[in-house]
Amino acid sequence: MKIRKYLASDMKEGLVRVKKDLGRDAVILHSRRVRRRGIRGFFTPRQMEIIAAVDTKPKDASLNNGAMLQRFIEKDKEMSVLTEELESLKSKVMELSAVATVNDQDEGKEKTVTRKKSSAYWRTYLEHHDLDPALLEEIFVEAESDAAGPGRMSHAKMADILKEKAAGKIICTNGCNSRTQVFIGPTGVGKTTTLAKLAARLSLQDNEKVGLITIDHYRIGAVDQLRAYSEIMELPLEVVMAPQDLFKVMMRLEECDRILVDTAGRSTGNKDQLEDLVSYIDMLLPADIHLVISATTRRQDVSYIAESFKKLKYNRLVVTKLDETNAYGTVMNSSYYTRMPLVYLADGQRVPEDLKLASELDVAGLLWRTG
Ligand SMILES: Nc1nc2c(ncn2[C@@H]2O[C@H](COP(=O)(O)OP(=O)(O)O)[C@@H](O)[C@H]2O)c(=O)[nH]1
Ligand SMILES: [Mg+2]
Repeated sequence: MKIRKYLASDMKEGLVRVKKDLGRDAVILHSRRVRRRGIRGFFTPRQMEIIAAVDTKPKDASLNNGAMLQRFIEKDKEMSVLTEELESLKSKVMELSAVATVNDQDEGKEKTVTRKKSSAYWRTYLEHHDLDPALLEEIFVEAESDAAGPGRMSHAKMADILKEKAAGKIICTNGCNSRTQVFIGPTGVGKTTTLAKLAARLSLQDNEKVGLITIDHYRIGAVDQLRAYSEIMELPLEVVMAPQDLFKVMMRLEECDRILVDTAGRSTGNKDQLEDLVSYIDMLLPADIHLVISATTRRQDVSYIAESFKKLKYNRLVVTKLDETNAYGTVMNSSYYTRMPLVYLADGQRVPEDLKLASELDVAGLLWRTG
């Protein structure tokens, strides 16, 4: 199933876009009028926000929504094996082409270069990923010390050493440890979408009883997005407007094996909004608190977000929107600035397909990934 959100000037334009994008079988899950963000929102007409979905499988009347999502998850597993193989092939081709490029320049010379030259080559290459300079330095100091000694070296061999050292700079952790899983982070990074992806996996793949909570009283109607997901997946959803309500809500979800908590996006610079969330978080502990960061975030902003959200006691990381960038330094930088383990990587809008558990080697491998 594909679920998409659209913003249009009116319903008519929105429906044309939905039809064009998702086809004639698309259904509208929800629509509402919203203001554009920021001060301009007050001076421009409201826009129509539409959440639409379409089944991407042939219709089968015997399948309910849950069964359909289950099928997608199974398909996803097969796809991820293929994707991994493709990624590994891509990275090998990239390494070989790096060697070829240098050899072309050196026309006819040996297929190896001095270690210094190889190191300089990869330094320039990795700088494009916007890695933190201190982190980059640490990786190179360790790699060069391993590679030290007489003789020459291929770029591919040097890349392997660097990849291993880069992998050593991140810690990944597997899945859910606590019963309560909270998602925090700046606005629009994909908290709700990631939560929906995880909810689908836990309930349909792992057969867990999942309950959803949203702590959201900044944006009127912001609950609707999660409500649409909860209805599709047939999961209970509770909306909490004040910290003291949390206790009652948790009691109502007592039967659930897992509770996923969504929060309204907090503007990183708004101390009051962040402070306000602290009282909710304190009541939810012990919990896995995921700081969600978009891979498209600039290095300086990642560092600022890591610092600002510290008071919310996050203990895990999720990086989203990997599909929207070619510079993957944010993933490593997030781990470096927060010193927290990375759990999930998200690389698309599809629920539940575009979410995978992070692994150290995969993250390091991203730096050698092409397009
Ligand atoms: N390309 C891409 N878009 C994403 C990803 N995760 C979420 N989004 C989109 O980002 C937008 C904001 O997501 P949302 O979950 O509402 O963000 P929130 O404000 O942090 O809850 C939505 O249009 C999502 O479909 C991702 O991994 N890749
Ligand atoms: Mg949200």
